[in-house]
Amino acid sequence: MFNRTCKTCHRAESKRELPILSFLFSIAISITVVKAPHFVNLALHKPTAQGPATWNNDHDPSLYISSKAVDGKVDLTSTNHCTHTTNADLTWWLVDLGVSSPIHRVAVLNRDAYSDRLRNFTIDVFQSDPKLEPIFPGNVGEICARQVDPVGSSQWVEFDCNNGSVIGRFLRLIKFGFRSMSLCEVRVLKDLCAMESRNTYRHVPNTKSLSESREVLGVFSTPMQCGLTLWQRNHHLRN
Ligand SMILES: [Ca+2]
Repeated sequence: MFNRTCKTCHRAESKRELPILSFLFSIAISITVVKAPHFVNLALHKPTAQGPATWNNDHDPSLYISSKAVDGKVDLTSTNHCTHTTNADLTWWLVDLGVSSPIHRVAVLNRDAYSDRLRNFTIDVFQSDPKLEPIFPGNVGEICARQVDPVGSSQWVEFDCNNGSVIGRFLRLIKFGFRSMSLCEVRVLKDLCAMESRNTYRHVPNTKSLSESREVLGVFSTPMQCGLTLWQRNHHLRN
């Protein structure tokens, strides 16, 4: 390809190829970044509640509390990593994500013993705290998923939340049928690379107009934007 006797020509060819190689290298980096894991768990360590009450344990009142479902611990050999309500006809668990956001997937980890109790439940999403409504828990949010059959022992069950078309801040899991409800972990996942048609907002308190009351947190409408955002996120995490 190159004339070995013409060193000047060789250097000129190399200079012309450098931008092309650099361009191809940047594309490879972008593709690698876009293919990297891009789901973020919005529920991790966020405020939670459950009802009608937490199963009482006289020896350790911290056992079975609602935050056990967002503590990031999935070791099922210990009951210390799972929630547990009292027995009731209707039991529920709620997490406040802190921001209104598209929800693309919800993953639920069942307990090992008495696993068939986790059945007949609905996952719905609210913009504001549903507990503040007088009819709670009878109010109904935007439906993310329904599960009729029992979830297997120590099994994860994952729901496609209508491909992110469900948007909200409060996510509830409500179960019908007399028994307690126990959840070992709940992950509320947002796909950072989803082609969103709507922005992600945080409601700003003490504002009057609609435009003032919403702060845009992010919108990723192209793979390039997604790749850049992930790079910034990973760079920030490393530092
Ligand atoms: Ca847990």
